[in-house]
Amino acid sequence: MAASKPKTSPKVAAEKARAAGAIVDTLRAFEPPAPVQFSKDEELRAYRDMLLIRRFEEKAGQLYGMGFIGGFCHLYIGQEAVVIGMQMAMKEGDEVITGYRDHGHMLATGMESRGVMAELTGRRSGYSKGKGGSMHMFSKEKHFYGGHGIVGAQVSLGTGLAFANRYKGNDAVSITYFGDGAANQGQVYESFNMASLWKLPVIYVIENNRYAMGTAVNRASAETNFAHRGISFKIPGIQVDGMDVRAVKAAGDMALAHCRSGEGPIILEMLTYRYRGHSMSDPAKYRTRDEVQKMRSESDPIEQVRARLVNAHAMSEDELKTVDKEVREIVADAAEFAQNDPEPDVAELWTDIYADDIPQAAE
Ligand SMILES: Cc1ncc(C[n+]2csc(CCOP(=O)(O)OP(=O)(O)O)c2C)c(N)n1
Ligand SMILES: [Mg+2]
Repeated sequence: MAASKPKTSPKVAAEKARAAGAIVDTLRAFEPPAPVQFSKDEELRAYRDMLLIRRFEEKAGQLYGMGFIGGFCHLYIGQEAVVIGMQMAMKEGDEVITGYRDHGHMLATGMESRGVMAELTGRRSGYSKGKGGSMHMFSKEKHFYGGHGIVGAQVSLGTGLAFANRYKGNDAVSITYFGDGAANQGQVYESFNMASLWKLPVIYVIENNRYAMGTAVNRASAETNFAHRGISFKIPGIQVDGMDVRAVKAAGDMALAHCRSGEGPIILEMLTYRYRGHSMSDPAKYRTRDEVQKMRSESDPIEQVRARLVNAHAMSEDELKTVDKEVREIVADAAEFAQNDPEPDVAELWTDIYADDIPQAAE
């Protein structure tokens, strides 16, 4: 007897199964929250903090061009609303870990401009005593765990931070940032599995800036909706307008509440854009000037807040100029400091190699 022909194609069957599946329902329950309205104080804080990152990065770019900064340097210009919106939602004790595009994350946690800039110029007052540079800075005090040059490596480390918090029984959350390119790394999914299985308090913030070095997202990723990357692991995810600091704050509030209530991990895909090249040595020939210009003129995160301050909060140009001036002074002071601070002593070559103080796990 001839085998009967299947009535539906595998593709249609898969689609039907997916439509009926509980996981899809789980995802549906995570509709992005509406952007919160900010008070004047919140708008001002967002404006100042994002502007500090923008001006700091512009200065870092200049110092690089002048030869004061060596090695790698990846600027965060364009993506400021992501870290500032998240920081506005976080509370003391929450932890941050990210990749190499990390200066904005450091400043957002409250690390000092002088210490970050001096590390970029390889000087002794830098956060790693001038021995780490752009990609390798840390601050235990500000709960900032780096700064990692291996794409995706911070995802397993950030999951480990969440495991430690769970183990210690505190309510801190690990905010683990990575890019669209990093989202294709194998260790990301090993981490997702463990985080979901053990309900670890971690927010995976995927900063989708549309490119991984010179490769556009749709050329490198089979699934370009990164909020759905946790489906196989029952991790909910939402897409967020990462150019609107209020949308980021609202998503951050919701994700932090989710983690603190013991529900386990969550993914926030931030739709964002980097204005500069991948690093200082990238002429960015893989995209048009018009594309960059359109983002800058229509979606700039800082301009959005500035417009609201003027139109909704009646802030005058003079008042805004005072904030701009204050930020410029902080950055100028940091740059001056970072050019004049001495280089580390040669003896520092032999320090900070082994840990002196190794925490022991409880019996
Ligand atoms: C394991 C590993 N593979 C490759 C590289 C080289 N590399 C550095 S950055 C990068 C692109 C990552 O892009 P994405 O995750 O989107 O972050 P973005 O630079 O856009 O912030 C690559 C492939 C690396 N550093 N580590
Ligand atoms: Mg990217």
